[in-house]
Amino acid sequence: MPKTKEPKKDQKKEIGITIKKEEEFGEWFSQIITKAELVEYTDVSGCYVFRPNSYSIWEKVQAFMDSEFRKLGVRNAYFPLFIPEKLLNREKEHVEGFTPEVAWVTHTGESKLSERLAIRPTSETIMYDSYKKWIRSWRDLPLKINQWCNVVRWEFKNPVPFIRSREFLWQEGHTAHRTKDEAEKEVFQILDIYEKTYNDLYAMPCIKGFKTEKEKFAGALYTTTIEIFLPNGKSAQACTSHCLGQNFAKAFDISFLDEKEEKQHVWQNSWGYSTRSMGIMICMHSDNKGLVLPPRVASTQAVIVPITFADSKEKVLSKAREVKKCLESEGISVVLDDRDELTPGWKFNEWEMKGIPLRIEVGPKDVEKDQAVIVRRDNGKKDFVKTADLGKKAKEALEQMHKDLYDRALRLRQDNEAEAKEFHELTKAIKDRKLVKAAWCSSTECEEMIKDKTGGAKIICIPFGKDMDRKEAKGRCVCCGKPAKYEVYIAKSY
Ligand code: 86X
Repeated sequence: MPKTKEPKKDQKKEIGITIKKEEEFGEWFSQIITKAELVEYTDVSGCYVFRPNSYSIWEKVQAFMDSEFRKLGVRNAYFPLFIPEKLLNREKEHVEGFTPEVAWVTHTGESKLSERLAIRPTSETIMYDSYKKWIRSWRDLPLKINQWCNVVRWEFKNPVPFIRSREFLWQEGHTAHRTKDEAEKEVFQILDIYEKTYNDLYAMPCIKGFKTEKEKFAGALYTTTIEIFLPNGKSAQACTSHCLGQNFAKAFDISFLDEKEEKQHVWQNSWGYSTRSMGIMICMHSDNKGLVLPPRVASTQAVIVPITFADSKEKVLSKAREVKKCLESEGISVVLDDRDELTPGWKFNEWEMKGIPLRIEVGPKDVEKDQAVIVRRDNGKKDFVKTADLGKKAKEALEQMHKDLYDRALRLRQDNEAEAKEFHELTKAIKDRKLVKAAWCSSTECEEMIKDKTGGAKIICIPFGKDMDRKEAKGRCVCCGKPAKYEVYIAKSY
């Protein structure tokens, strides 16, 4: 018996995204990342494979950030994965609260280690143990080191690829300075680099601000953060830059002789940006057809799909090759999809799924008219372009797409921002998945009350004011009604 062929429609359904972003966000996200071949799940919960389609994005981010860090005099290094228990416990305040998340190596083969080794959850302790040896005099400062590495935090909340995984990749920068002023200046310079990375590569706007005392890194004087509001109504902490003051310097005895030969503790910062950023980008831009890649992180920016018929195949293919050269001459990375066994429609779906920013169609009619069709991934708009203008027009389309993605993400945030003056307005807005702006008295009681009474929404940050200070609020605290101190953003968050 001949097998009945599956209807085309069903085939498409199976391969394509079958769940709507606006209906079941979590399921939609997991389809996007597997079907676009970004990640593979493994047998270890919370640990995922970064396949080439996602790792190549990370490499672009690394290249961009490295060049920005270098301008500030930051150099890369690499410290060990394993941290002896004694060292990890050196700064109690910083480890407390995190201990359940630390993964340990206890054995080699059958023999027990005399001291168990932590798999780094972050590298302050192991790096500062070296810093103490390297810093002697004011001439050794500033010391600015970054490392690109993996870290492990055995989270117990439900893991989400990119967003909350047990092992992830990041950069962690750790610097030491002579003065508080010099250190503080850098905290904001780094946050600006992070913002630039989100803006210029990922096409996303940022909210910059301070974490509250409750939410800051315990080892820091203060924590600055970038928060990004996502289409599912949750906000994500997108990176952090901490002013550590002299807390670690005192715990690790990192000191120097100043110009008067007097002993001083250094002023330190630490800052990190992780592969979570890719998850944020995917949530933000992708749609019900699949991934949407902002052009500057796409390792393939355009795909040419020839539309061939038996009689005109060679003509079309040779035109397609000419088109490829046109785009390449403008520095665009292009793939010519000349696979014989697949229909153009099938290829369209596949490249849409993978988020390639531009599709260029070349058919017999286009050969005749000496043109090609440029189709944008984000809005599906078609542009018929003469061959002579193709390189330039494709480049413009990529630049416009970047701007449009950014603007759309900004509009999403603006459309979902709500202001709450009274507590019932706050709870209602949170229920409606809004990003809420409110005034807050700065008490921890009110901060906790907000969390309790909104089903887990929290103060995500105190936005920067004009002088990069905490933006002050007029009026009354949304919670207790006493005079307010700061303006805050409140949202559910990852
Ligand atoms: C906080 C602080 C800081 C350098 C950054 O945010 C940027 C880059 N580090 C990280 N943090 C911990 O200190 C920590 C410690 C332990 Cl022991 C742990 F298991 C989990 C942790 N998570 C975060």
